[in-house]
Amino acid sequence: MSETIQETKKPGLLTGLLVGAILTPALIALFFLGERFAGLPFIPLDLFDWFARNAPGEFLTLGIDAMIDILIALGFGQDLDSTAKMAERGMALGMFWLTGVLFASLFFAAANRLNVKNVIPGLIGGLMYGAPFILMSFAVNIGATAGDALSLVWLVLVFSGFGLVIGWIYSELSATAQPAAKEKTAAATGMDRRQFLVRAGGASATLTVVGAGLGAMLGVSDPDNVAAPINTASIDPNVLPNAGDPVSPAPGTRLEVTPIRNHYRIDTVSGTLPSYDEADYVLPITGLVANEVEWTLDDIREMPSMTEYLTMGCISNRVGGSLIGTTKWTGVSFQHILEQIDPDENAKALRITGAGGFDEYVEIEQIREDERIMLCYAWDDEPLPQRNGFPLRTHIPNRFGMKQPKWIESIEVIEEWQEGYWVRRSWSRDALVRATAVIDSVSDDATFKGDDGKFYVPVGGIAWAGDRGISKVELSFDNGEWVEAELRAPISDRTWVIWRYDWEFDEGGHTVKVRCEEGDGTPQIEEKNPVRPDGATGYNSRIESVNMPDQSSEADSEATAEA
Ligand SMILES: Nc1nc2c(c(=O)[nH]1)N[C@H]1C(S)=C(S)[C@@H](COP(=O)(O)O)O[C@H]1N2
Ligand SMILES: [Mo]
Repeated sequence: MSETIQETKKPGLLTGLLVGAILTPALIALFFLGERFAGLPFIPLDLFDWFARNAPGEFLTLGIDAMIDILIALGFGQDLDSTAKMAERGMALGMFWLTGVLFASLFFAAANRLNVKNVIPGLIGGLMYGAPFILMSFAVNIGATAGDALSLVWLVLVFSGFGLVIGWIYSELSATAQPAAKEKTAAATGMDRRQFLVRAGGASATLTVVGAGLGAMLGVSDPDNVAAPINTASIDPNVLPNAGDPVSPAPGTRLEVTPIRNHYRIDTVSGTLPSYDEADYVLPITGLVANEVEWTLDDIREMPSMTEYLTMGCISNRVGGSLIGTTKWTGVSFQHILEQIDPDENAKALRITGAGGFDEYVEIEQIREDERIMLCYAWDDEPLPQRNGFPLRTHIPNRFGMKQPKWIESIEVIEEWQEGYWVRRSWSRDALVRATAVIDSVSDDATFKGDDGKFYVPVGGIAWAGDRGISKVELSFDNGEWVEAELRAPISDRTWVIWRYDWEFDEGGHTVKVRCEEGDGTPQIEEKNPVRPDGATGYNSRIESVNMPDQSSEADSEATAEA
């Protein structure tokens, strides 16, 4: 009889939801600490990685795009590279948090029905909740540097501990429901519960803050968070092939060679960076070949090498975005590699596999036609930075970065070309780079009085169309007629071109728009297209206010936008 009263007072789905919402951040903080202290798996990112690999591509990209838009709107969007990473991390945490909320509410609902009285079901529930994540983490198996056995023990402990706590909270809350049989104290019971929840929330918040704080302190030693893992010096412009070109970049234009520490980074790796031992690393090339090989890094470095300045861009770079860079690449031509391995008659393609299960395919035919396709081991004369693919990565001229595996682990010669990692996720099959022109600077602090007594402001930026080259860059001010900019000779026929235009200006706010033509006169695509699936198109534009040089510089307003 009193049982029915208790029934109605026992916590259910909604209370579980609240408990899950409050406690899951502490669970995340624990994983974070484990990762930072001992290289244990960080489950939220494993979950995200697993989704990135197994869910239809659009699902995550849409989410990431939306997050990026939000971050930009909130003013965090200065650097799209890190914005994209932030968006990914935010999504990973959000996704995992939701699973915790779901687990706790389902557990409370079930416990309520089954009239659970002790904490054992919590333990079992926690293990059931954790099992899929443990499987995912092992399937993804990229972030963790700790051993498998240790990781397994840790994950089982943490998930069962989480379940225990949820189970314990459930039994505490349903216990507070029981003395409430003295009906008069129903309100007091409510208070008890509330107090209890507040206390649980406080404990969880403390754990979360302490965990995140400690983890962040340790994070300083995470190579991914260090601006300059290797080679912080930027290249001396005087040694570049185009040194002495009469067109000097407008002040504020990006460096012609991207300092490596500033180079963008995009990959599917969300936790600790893949790491390989310089001395132990071997590259196996197997499959349909006369000579299977296992090369050490020294073997590869002793082969005939080629060096070229190259611009690489990411297909998810927005017009004017930061996912593009120019670096000096050194490596071995894949033509040389073919000579060494001697592919069979029926061999058609190479499967190049990089860390994180990232695979891309290159047709042997294409290699035979293009000696520039490179197995690369150095950037700016130094071994590749860990974040940019140490020890080996590929370069294929005229293709976006998605075609060029980093952290190469193996190469297999196979009978048929296949769709690579991002192609299977509905990105462009060929990923040919699209012509782009970007305004880097309307140099308000470098305005000058010309010999003609008029006032000019230098405007500068880059244009790039892969190996198709750039023959013309034009600007339009305040939607006026197009005028032609000066082009600086590019460092190589595969790097971006730096352009400059000294504009005779009136004081005040102006809109500046840029467009380019490829080497053969093909105009840049004006129509705005999103990055997905073939890479962004559209003109870059910028609104900027320009003041006379002799005036003390007032606070000026700046804004960038895609045209
Ligand atoms: N193993 C691996 N290689 C990869 C990727 C990846 O996710 N995993 N991403 C590709 C993409 S989409 C780009 S744009 C380039 C980026 O190279 P970077 O990070 O050195 O700039 O790496 C490519 N190679
Ligand atoms: Mo990319």
